[in-house]
Amino acid sequence: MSRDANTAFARAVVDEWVRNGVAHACVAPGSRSTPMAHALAADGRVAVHVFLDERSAAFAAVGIGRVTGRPAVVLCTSGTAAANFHPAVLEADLGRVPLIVATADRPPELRHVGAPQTVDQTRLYGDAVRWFVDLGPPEDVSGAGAWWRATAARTVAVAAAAPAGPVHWNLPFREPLVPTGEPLVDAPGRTGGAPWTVSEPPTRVADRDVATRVAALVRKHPHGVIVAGWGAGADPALVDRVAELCAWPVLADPVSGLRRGPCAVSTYDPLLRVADFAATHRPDVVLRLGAPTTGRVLGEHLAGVPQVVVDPDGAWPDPAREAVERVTGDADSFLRALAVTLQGGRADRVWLDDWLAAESRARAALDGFCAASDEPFEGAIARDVADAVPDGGALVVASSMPIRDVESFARPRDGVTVHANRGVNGIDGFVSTVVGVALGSAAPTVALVGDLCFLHDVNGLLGITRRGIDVTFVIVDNDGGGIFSFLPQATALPDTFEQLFGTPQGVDLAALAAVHGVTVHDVTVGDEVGDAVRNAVDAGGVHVVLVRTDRTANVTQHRAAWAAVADALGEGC
Ligand SMILES: Cc1ncc(C[n+]2csc(CCOP(=O)(O)OP(=O)(O)O)c2C)c(N)n1
Ligand SMILES: [Mg+2]
Repeated sequence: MSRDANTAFARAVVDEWVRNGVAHACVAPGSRSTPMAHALAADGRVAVHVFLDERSAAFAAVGIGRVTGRPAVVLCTSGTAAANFHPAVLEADLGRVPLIVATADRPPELRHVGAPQTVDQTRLYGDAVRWFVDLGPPEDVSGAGAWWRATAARTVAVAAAAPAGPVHWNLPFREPLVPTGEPLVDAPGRTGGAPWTVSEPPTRVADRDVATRVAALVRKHPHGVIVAGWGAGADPALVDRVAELCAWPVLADPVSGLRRGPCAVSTYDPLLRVADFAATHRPDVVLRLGAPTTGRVLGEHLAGVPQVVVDPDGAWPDPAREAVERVTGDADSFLRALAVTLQGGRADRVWLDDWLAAESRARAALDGFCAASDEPFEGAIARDVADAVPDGGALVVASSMPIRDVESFARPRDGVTVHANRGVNGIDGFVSTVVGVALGSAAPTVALVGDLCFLHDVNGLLGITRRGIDVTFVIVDNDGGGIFSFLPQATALPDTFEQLFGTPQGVDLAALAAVHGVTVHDVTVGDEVGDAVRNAVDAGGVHVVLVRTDRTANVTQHRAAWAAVADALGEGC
């Protein structure tokens, strides 16, 4: 008697994924993917989130993976559907987000013969995936169950292993795509609900010799700095300890999760724009945790300065080729070993105290400048939004000016996780990524985004109010790409600037959000943004806080804010 292989396969794979910690699936509708979609929904243990647009589904899965550290499954039908996953696959690769990409496909006999909705999906995403696998259509062959389950367990292990990233499982199915009612092919799992293969990621404890070498550098160079970018992966308390022992300031991009603690200098970006300050505060050595920071000012200031680069994922984040030592082990074990080695030495605090004094002055100057502005100022909005995220909440920051303004203006704080798609810095998929962060964290999520980035992924709003999430989008609407007004194109190409770079869309974002059932709060007074966010978060559900700014005035305001910092340093220095 024939047995139902499609249904058995799909059920076994879903069960195996659950055993390996998969808790979410983002599914786009289609027919060829029916066995998997039905098994995911019928299983009951996986939260299934349905998205019409595959690009949204994939970015939502990236958001879930970012916030949970576990891969979400993203599933689609064959053809262009699979191609729409590609931007998110690239972000998952370079942003090191675990992700299981499951693309349904026609069986081999229907490929290359003009069958409908069929493209070559083999290695569709090239080198961007950690593993590509295609087992062919499920069949009733001996050992099939172990084969399916071992593969499913492996997709999770490979996606989650450092550096985390996407795996692509191409899934050809023959018809019938719905359960046949026949008995299923046997595919039992391990007893006791255990995964088919328990795959522990390698623990990479930092080498003591490395800590000794770095400690020697620290002792030799009292003028050092700790720099932290995304992917730092370090325990903040250990960073505090090492910073105190070195007596070095911590210059941390908020996406590092390390902009906090007694040695934090959160105003390094405006400070280093002050020529006199920059000239007297060039360090001799840098201890960098994670990726380089977002803005170019700190990077340029550190040009040519030797760096110790700690990358817990063992990647090679050294675009300016300044790394003299690369620490690939677990960041905390390295910091612990470094602290032990440095213990007892007496560091001179003059350098650190000088940075901290500059931090207080710069912060006071920025606050004074923001308080005096009548018009909403994008820098102040970034500062206030970062402050307004409740403890335990998540802040998701879009590329373009929002991520730069958060870096330049956000105060140090604890209690919030900051996420951004900084693997490839795309302005695509943002709304969906935010949805994913909210689905994965089940905590209040606040997003800071520009108008173009929001519009780029407006499909992410489809069904958003029915997803049971608490999300507040703060949209800085300067009707176009404000970032370009800071670039040479703004002055060098005046005739085509608006057409090619400014690109105003003139869309009524309040009306657009309202179409999707989202509550909109128009804020016209700059210092009301923080309260608007707090109120929206308290109310729960999905909100848009809309603040309109002017791109040209924004450049002037930024320059005036930086000038205020320069003035504050000049006084009494
Ligand atoms: C997918 C993608 N397309 C294009 C770009 C180039 N780009 C970077 S910023 C930007 C404009 C963003 O404008 P907006 O979101 O309104 O933010 P603002 O600069 O005004 O703060 C564009 C088009 C990109 N990073 N990603
Ligand atoms: Mg804009």
